[in-house]
Amino acid sequence: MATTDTTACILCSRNCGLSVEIDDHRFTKIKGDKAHPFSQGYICQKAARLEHYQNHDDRLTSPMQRQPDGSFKAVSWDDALDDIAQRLIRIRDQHGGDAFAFAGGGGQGNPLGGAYSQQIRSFMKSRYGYNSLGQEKTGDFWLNGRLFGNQQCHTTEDVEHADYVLFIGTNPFQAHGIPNARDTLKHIKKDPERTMVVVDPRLTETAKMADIHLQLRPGGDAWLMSAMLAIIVRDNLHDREFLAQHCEGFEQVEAVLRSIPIADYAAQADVPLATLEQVAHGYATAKRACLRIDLGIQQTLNTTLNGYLEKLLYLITGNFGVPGGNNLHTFFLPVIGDSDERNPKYKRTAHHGMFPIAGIYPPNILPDEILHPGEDRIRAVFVDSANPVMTWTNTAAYEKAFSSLELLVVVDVAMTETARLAHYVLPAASQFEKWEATGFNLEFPDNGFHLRHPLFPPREGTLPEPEIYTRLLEKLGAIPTRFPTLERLAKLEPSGTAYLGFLSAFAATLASHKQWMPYAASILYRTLGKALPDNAAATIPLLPLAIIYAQKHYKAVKRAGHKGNRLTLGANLFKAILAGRSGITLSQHRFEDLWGFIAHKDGRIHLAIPEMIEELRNLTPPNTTEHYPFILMAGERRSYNANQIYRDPAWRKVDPHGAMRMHPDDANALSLSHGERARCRSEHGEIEVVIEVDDSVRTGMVTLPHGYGNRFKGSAPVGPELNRLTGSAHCDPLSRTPYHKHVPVMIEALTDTAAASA
Ligand SMILES: Nc1nc2c(c(=O)[nH]1)N[C@H]1C(S)=C(S)[C@@H](COP(=O)(O)OP(=O)(O)OC[C@H]3O[C@@H](n4cnc5c(=O)[nH]c(N)nc54)[C@H](O)[C@@H]3O)O[C@H]1N2
Ligand SMILES: Nc1nc2c(c(=O)[nH]1)N[C@H]1C(S)=C(S)[C@@H](COP(=O)(O)OP(=O)(O)OC[C@H]3O[C@@H](n4cnc5c(=O)[nH]c(N)nc54)[C@H](O)[C@@H]3O)O[C@H]1N2
Ligand code: SF4
Ligand SMILES: [Mo]
Repeated sequence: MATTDTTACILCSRNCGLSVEIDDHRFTKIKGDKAHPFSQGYICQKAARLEHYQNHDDRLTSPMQRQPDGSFKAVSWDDALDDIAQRLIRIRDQHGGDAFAFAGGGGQGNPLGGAYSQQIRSFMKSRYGYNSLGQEKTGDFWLNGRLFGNQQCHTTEDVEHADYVLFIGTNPFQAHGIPNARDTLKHIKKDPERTMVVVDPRLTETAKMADIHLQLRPGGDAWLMSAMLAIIVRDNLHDREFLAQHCEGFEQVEAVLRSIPIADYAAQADVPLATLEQVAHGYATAKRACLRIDLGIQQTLNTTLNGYLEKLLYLITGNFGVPGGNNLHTFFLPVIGDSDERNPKYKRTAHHGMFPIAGIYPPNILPDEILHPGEDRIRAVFVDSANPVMTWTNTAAYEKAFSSLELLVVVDVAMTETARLAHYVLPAASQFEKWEATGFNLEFPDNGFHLRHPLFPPREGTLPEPEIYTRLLEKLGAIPTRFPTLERLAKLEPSGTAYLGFLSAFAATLASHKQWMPYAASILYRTLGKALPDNAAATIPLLPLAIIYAQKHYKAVKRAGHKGNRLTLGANLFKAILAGRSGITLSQHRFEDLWGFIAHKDGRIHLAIPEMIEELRNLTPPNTTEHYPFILMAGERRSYNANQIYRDPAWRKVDPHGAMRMHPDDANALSLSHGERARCRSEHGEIEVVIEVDDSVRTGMVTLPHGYGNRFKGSAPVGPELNRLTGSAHCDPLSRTPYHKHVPVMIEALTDTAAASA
C-alpha cells in the first residue's frame, strides 16, 4: 500500500525538501515539500527521477571481493572486514600511516557517514584526506583563510534580496546553487527595478534571462574582473567608509588596481569596454548588490586569483555583511577544516610537496602520490561516496594508480567504474534507506538543517556507513565491542539533562582511555545512540554538534524558537532536529553578528594577500597551440546530468549522448553536421562525441556535459568519459584545482572507416 513521507533531494547542494509517495521499496510519486523551511516546495526536474537512484541494476547487495581473473565474488561482511582489517594493520605497521589515503567521504546528500568514515584515517594515523572539494573550492577556502583569518569562514550570497545580481561563471538555471534558483531568477527578470548580469562565454539559460550578458573569452575572467575593479577605483566608486571601518591593506590593493590598463584588459577578456564600465558602475552603485560565482571561474585559468578578484569586488564596494549582499555564514556540520600552510603542523605530500587547504588535499596529485617510486608512496586507499575514476582529473592516470595499490576498498551503493578496480567493494544502504542529512547549510542570516529519516529498510546485504565503519574499528581492535558502564547509563530517557549525565560519564571514559578519543562517534553510536527512538543511533554525533552550535550561537538559536537555558538548549536543539521531518531552522542571526564570525584577532578583513597581488601584477594571457585549436569546457551542467549519482541512462529524458555543443561556423569549417559523430583529442587522450550544432557557444569553444561515461551493467561507456581528456598538471598553481573549463582539444570528423576501427 502506498504511503506518503518526507525527505530531501540528494542531487545537488540545495537539498530541496521532498514530499514522496512510496510503495514496496519504490518511489511512486515525488514532489516538493511545502513545509521545508528553505525550499518551500520548490524542486527541479531531476528530483522526480530519484527512483532511478534508489532502484537500478548496478546496486550492490553483498560485499564483493575481486578475484585474480578480475571477476568479483560475493563474500560475507565478516570475511571482508576481517581481511581488510588485517591488510590495513600490515600496511600501517610496515609503511606508516601515510601509506593510507581516504578519498571522498560524502557526496551531495550524505555527510553523516563522514563522521564515521574519518575514524579509519585516524586509526591509520594518516593525514591524507582527498575529496571533490579539492578540485573546485579549495582556492576559495584558502582566500577566506587569508581574508577572514580561518578557512572555515565561508561566504554565501543573498541573491533573493539583491537589486543588482552579478553571476560570473555559473548557470543557476541548470546548476542551481542559489535558493529555488528558477523562481528566484524569474522574479529578478520580471522586476524592472532589479538588474541581472551574466558573465559567461556561453549564452546560457541564465544568460537568456539576464539584462546584460558579457560573453567573454573562455578563461578571460581575471582580466575582466580586474578591469572592473580598476574602473571602480578610478571612478571613486569604492566604499571608503566600509573600507576604513572593516578592512586592512586597501592601499596595497589600490596601487595595483590603479596600474591596470583597463581597455587592454577588456580587449583581452573580449568584452566591450563601454558595457564593462556600465556593469562596474551598476554593481558599485546599486543599493543592494550581490555576486554569485561557481565553476566557471573556479575551474578555469587563474582560479585562485579569480576568487580573490571576485571577493574584492564585493569587499571594496561594501556589498558585504548587508541584506542583498555577500555574507559569512555559520556551519552546523563542520564539512571543512582549517589548515593554514604557513603552519608547519600541516605537512606536505611526499611527492608533490603539496599542503592541505581546509584539511583537504587536491585529487589532481593523488595518482602521482600513489605511483611515485619512493618508499613513502600511498599504498592503500579507501573510496567512499565518490567515483574518482570518472570524476577526478585524468581517468587513465587514476586507472593506472588505483590498479597498482596494495589495497583499494570502495564503499558505494553501486558497482562503479572505481569499484571495478577495488580489492573489496562494500555495499552501502542507499540514502533513502538510512538516517542521513544535508551538509551544505550555507544560509545567512537564517540557517537550517535537515536530518532525513529512512524511508525504506536497507536493501538486503547492505549496511549504512556508521555500521560498516564501526564494525571495521572493532575488527581493527581500535575499540571494544561492549562498553558496559556507558551502555547502562545510556538507558536513561533522553531528555536534555539526562544527556548531560551521560556525556560527563562519556568524557570521563575518554579521559581514562585516551586511545579511544578519535572514535567518539562510533562509541556514542554503540551506546547513547541505542537509547534514541526510531533506531536513530547513527544520528548521535549530531548531539555534541548541536551542543557546540547552541553554545556558540545561543541567542540566534533561541531566536529560531528553540527553548532552553545554557545547559539544555543544545540537547533541545538536537531533539528538534530529530523530530523535524521536513528540516528545521537552526538559528536566526542579525546582520551585525556577522562581524563576530571574522577570525582575525583584530576583527578586520585583511585585503592585501601578497601571493595574489604578485599574480595580478604578472597576469599573462595563455599560450595557444595550433595542434589543439578548440577550448573544451569539460563538464557542463545540463538538464539531465547530476554528477555520478544516477547510473542508469534511462533516467534521462533528453540528450542521451551528452552531445558536444559547437558553434555553426566551426561545424561548417569541419564539415560536421548536427548528430554526427566526431573524435575529440587532447594531449591526454581521446574520446568519441556526438555533435550538437548550437550558436549559444562562442566560436573556438566547445562544451561537453559532466556526469556521463558510466559503464552501466558493464556496458560500453554511455556518453563522454570526459576526464580521459583532462590532465593533472593543467591546474591552478596554488590550489592545484583543475582547469576543466579550459581544455585545449582538436576535433575531427569520424569517417565510417575510422569509426569502425575505433
Ligand atoms: N544539473 C546539474 N546540476 C548540478 C550538478 C550536475 O551535475 N548537474 N552538479 C552540482 C555541482 S557538484 C556543482 S560544483 C555545481 C556547479 O555549477 P556551475 O558552476 O554553475 O555549473 P557549470 O555548468 O559547471 O559551469 C558554470 C558556467 O561556467 C561557464 N564557463 C565556462 N568557462 C568559463 C570561463 O572561462 N569564465 C566564465 N565566467 N564562465 C565560464 C559555463 O559556460 C557554464 O555556464 O552544479 C551543481 N548542480
Ligand atoms: N571534467 C570534469 N570533471 C568533474 C567536474 C567537471 O565539471 N568537469 N565536476 C567536478 C565536481 S564539481 C564534482 S563535485 C565531482 C563529483 O564527483 P564525485 O565526488 O565522484 O561524486 P558523485 O558523482 O556525487 O559520486 C557519488 C558516488 O557516491 C555513490 N553514492 C551515492 N549514495 C551513496 C551512499 O549513500 N553511500 C555511499 N558510500 N556512496 C553513495 C554514488 O553511487 C557515486 O558513485 O566531479 C568533478 N569532476
Ligand atoms: S537537483 Fe538540486 S535544485 Fe533540483 S530538486 Fe534536487 S536539490 Fe533541488
Ligand atoms: Mo561540485
